[in-house]
Amino acid sequence: FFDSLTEQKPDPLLELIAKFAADPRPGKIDLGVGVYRDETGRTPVMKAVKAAEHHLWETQQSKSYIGPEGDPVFLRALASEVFGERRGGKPVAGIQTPGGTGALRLAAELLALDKRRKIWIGTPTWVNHQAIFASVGLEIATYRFFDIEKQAVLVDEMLTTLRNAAPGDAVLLQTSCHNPTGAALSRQNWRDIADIIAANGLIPLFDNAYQGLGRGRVEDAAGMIDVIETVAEAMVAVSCSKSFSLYRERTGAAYLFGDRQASLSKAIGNLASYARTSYSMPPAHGAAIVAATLEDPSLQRTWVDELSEMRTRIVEIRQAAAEAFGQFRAELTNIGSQEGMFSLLPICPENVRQLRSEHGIYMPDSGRINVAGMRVRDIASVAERIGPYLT
Ligand code: PLP
Ligand code: TYF
Repeated sequence: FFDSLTEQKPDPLLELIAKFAADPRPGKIDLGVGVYRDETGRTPVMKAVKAAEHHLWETQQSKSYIGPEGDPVFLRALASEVFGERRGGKPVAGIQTPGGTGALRLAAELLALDKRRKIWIGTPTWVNHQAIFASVGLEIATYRFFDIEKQAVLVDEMLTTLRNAAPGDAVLLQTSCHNPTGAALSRQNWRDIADIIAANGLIPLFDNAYQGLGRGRVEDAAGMIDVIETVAEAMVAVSCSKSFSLYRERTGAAYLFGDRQASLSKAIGNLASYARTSYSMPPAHGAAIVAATLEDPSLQRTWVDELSEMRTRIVEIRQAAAEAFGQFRAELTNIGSQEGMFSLLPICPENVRQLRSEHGIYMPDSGRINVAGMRVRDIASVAERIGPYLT
């Protein structure tokens, strides 16, 4: 039986990790997988996280089961952090999940219950998005979100697509720090999106994986909150992987917004039943860390400061990169106004591979770069090496 199976392609981003590790050249540079790196190239455990872990070690009394919905303290604390005071003025309910991916998968299962429903996805997007929705049999419809040559969002195409979507369709939206383009929507764009979604009876599903790494913790969520306030129902997949540097702890949550708490409870019950038949219950450790951090004012301040430090470094890199890459293509000065870790370079897969073999600079074939993979002092020389390969 095993031998009769079809060979599966590995995730190109995760594959790149192994290729980079196997490269013996000392000057190699990893602009591949989307993890934050500091100026020394490391992805450290945050101080607040270490302190929270220490506190848990001292105080945790039991590791007995907690149930498919996860930790209610974590869910409340994370909701306050992510949605703030405004909260869309709506009832909300949540379920803890294994990372943002787990939340997307549960949301996908729920959306796929109505076989007439499509999900609209702007391209390019995170490599895993289409695969997640396809795996539950949801019909995927795409529209062009970003023009790589112009380094600009195709707002009109996006709005026209949403206007023409059928009522009941879902639309996937990245809350901030768009993966893979870094492209940011203006507040007016978000209000237009909110109005169209509400008028057309669409269901927005937010993928919120980078809150706090763009403009600020509150600023990064503003557009999403505009939409939540305007529409009847909304879904949000939150990842704590980047914002708490908890990647391998698999920490996240799915939140639902609607008009009635009773219908939200029913929907969460449905999500919990999917959880029960796949992983049963979410891993507890990362969520306990997030809860302990957010619930303790002093730890919370430490975490906010560390997150700001990460954001400040990213902004600094972007400014230097805008100047350095802008010398090769004027449009690439937009790297400076883009946000989060990613930008998408105009480069063909063949040149990406040459860059890898000749200069030891690693990025996926798509030409996406993780700007946090560069040290500020190296940016000019990295750009010099990449520049000639741009299309
Ligand atoms: N959504 C986007 C846009 C991402 O870039 C990632 C990256 O990891 C995820 C979701 C998944 O996050 P997690 O590791 O929490 O599953
Ligand atoms: O896009 C990225 O690089 C991050 C990390 O299957 C990642 O989101 C990439 C692929 C994947 C899981 C995480």
